[in-house]
Amino acid sequence: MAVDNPALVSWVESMAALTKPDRVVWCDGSDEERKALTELAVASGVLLPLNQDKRPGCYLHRSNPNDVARVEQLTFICTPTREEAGPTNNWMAPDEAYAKVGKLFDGSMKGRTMYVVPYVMGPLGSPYAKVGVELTDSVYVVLNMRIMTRMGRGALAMLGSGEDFNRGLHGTLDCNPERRYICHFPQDNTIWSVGSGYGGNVLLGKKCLALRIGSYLGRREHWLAEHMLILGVESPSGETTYVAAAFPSACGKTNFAMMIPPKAFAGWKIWTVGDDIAWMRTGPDGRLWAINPESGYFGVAPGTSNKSNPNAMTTVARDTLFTNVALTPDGDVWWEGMDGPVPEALTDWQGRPWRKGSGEKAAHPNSRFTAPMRNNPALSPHADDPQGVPISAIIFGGRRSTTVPLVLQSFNWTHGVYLGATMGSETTAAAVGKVGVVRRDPMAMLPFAGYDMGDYFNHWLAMQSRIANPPKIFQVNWFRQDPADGSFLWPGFGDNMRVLKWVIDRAHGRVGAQETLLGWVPKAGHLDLTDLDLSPARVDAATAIHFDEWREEFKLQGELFDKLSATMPEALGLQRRMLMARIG
Ligand code: OXD
Ligand code: MN
Repeated sequence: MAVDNPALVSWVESMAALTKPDRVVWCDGSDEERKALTELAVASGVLLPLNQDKRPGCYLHRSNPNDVARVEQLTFICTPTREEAGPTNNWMAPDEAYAKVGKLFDGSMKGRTMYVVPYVMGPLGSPYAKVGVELTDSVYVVLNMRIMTRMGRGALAMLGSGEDFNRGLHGTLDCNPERRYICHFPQDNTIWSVGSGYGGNVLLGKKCLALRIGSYLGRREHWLAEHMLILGVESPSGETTYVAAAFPSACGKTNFAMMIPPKAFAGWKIWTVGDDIAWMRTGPDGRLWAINPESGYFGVAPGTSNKSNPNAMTTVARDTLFTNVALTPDGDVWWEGMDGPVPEALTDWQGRPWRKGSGEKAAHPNSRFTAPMRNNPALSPHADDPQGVPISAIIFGGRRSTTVPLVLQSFNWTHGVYLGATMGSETTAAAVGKVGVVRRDPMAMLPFAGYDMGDYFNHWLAMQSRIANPPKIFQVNWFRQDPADGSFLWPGFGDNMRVLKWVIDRAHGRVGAQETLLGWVPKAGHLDLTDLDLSPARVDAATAIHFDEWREEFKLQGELFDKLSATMPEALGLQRRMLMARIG
């Protein structure tokens, strides 16, 4: 492939001079290339073909068992000063990071091929899209990037002779956690990732560019890069309302974005624009418009079933790369929470024989599917729209077993930013570390903000003056539990449509609400519970606001305010103090 962009060619040459691969291969994104690379991956044992009758075009990848999730402790924001990265990020000085990681890269691709992967985050030709180029020695990364981004010739055409592209370098090395670093250089629009093969660490368009570098660019250019799904809700009359929602990793964004409404909502339809990331800007009409920078889903497999997410099950029926799921004797995939009886015998995610009742998980809890969005039966016709979709409501939702009610609307934009900023969530398997402890995860961006979190809140507050018709902001919690037995109070999944309907009715100003000291909640009878098999007592428990729990919550939020004290906007501190004063 002839490439005549001098800035690109010279950067690739200099990275090749550092890493010293045997070959440099430029990827064009063609189907022939996909076939050839897939064959190579199969021949080298990187991919295992699945039963092609049952799952055409699908393959299984088993990662190194030490490399199964994002590593937040090894992820660095390399800004000139520590203050720019802020107290919630790991920081390394750029010179130090380039030197330290450069040493690891030096000669690391000897005997290997360096693939040059040009890609676009966002619809091709969109004024809001960004071009990146990832250099990698991993065929698995190339094949995943091909699904998750618009990769190949189209990206080179969009770049033309421009020099404005993200420079990403990835080397697997020997996949040793001692030599694993994910370094971001926002000022240089550069990412260096070594020592891992796990998606969130190495598919550099996703968390690294679309969120960490993206959020930095967003502040500079007055837009928002957020860890949010985007969906459209079509009513029986044909009106479609778009909503963006932030939930932490592995808290159901993909399920929510692909939801099928319950039977009582005949004629309603959910359209998926994106399941993980939203880039949002003010449009000429003063509304906030969003694009999904990705073109595929890197979703958590366990728990995905025809009950929880039928559209995802259809999406992964073909052309999908599975990572760390279990293998059935007839060459199909399996994971905990899938439909049907648990198989008697499987091969587990590490390739070991597994028997039902062994007490071990067959699939890793953070096992994943990488699937093209075009497979999704609910894909929005606007998923590829260069202008994106207009957002009427923003939802923030954590995983909270207590305290946070099913749904609450903020009093105004500043209160909404406060709700997002103080979001807490119980940790999941998407990142290495203890699972199930509440941590503050502001706007679900704690692991993904590319600069100081207090400045990030300031940016959110400042955006208000740029959005003449701002979306309404809500807080939800699908995960509240019955303290008696730990069961979830709200059924979730498709029944979340009942909450979503109230949200969009509120966004359009056509349904009332009850004012509480903490925000607006549905009035009795306003949540449509038709055909829902749930006792009034459980609905009450899911929606209740208990001041004693909130007193504790406000106290816990103090940790975040203390940690970010240098830059935390006074407007958010005031919100907290006002709410505390109100409930006494
Ligand atoms: C993801 C994550 O993979 O948030 O989307 O970890
Ligand atoms: Mn995510």
